[in-house]
Amino acid sequence: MDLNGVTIHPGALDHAAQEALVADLRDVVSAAPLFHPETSRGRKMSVRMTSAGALGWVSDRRGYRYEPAHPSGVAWPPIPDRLLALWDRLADCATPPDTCLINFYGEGARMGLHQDRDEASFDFPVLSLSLGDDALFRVGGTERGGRTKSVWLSSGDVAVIGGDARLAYHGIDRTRFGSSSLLPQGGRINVTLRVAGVSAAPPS
Ligand code: MD3
Ligand code: FE
Repeated sequence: MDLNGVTIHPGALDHAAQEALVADLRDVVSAAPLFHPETSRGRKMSVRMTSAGALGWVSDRRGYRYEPAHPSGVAWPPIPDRLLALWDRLADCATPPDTCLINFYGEGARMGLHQDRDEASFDFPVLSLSLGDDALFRVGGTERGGRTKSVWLSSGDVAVIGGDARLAYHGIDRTRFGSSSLLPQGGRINVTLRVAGVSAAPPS
């Protein structure tokens, strides 16, 4: 299924695989707790985040960037093997991801339309996995203000973003809090795997 160049694999993970990944992510979050990133204007984002891998995404008044440590100073935990296997299965990319961003959407959390451009190269794909509550995902083109398309993502769906879509504007308009029972307290987790620190793709 293709949405403005984003390939969506509905139901890529069965319930058992989703449960196993949630357990892996609980370990990551115990080592590197979720935090509310701050925008450059000093506003707190409604989504809470943390990362795994050699690099992790941070945001504060100094701007958006990848760093080798959590804001607490601890190194980010390693990317869980099950996620590296998912990249090998679906990303169609020989370079392994060096960062795994974990977004947690509690009740009312959303993410405005934005581009992902903090990585050293845009030649690598991004793989996104949805877990828990349904979310209304919107994707447009590479210019702000262009036409957009929307689709509901549910638990176990994977999206792979590459090629021209890599710099597309995208966001999460809303979630249906409590629509899934995967997380006992409700909420949605989105995991993105990326190659953030490598400055060019190897010749293909
Ligand atoms: C389209 N996350 O972490 S994932 C993000 O569901 C982010 O939490 C959203 O946007 C979420 O940056 C959407 C799907 C996604 C991820 C990266 C993209 C779509 C994308 C990059 C370019 C175009
Ligand atoms: Fe994004």
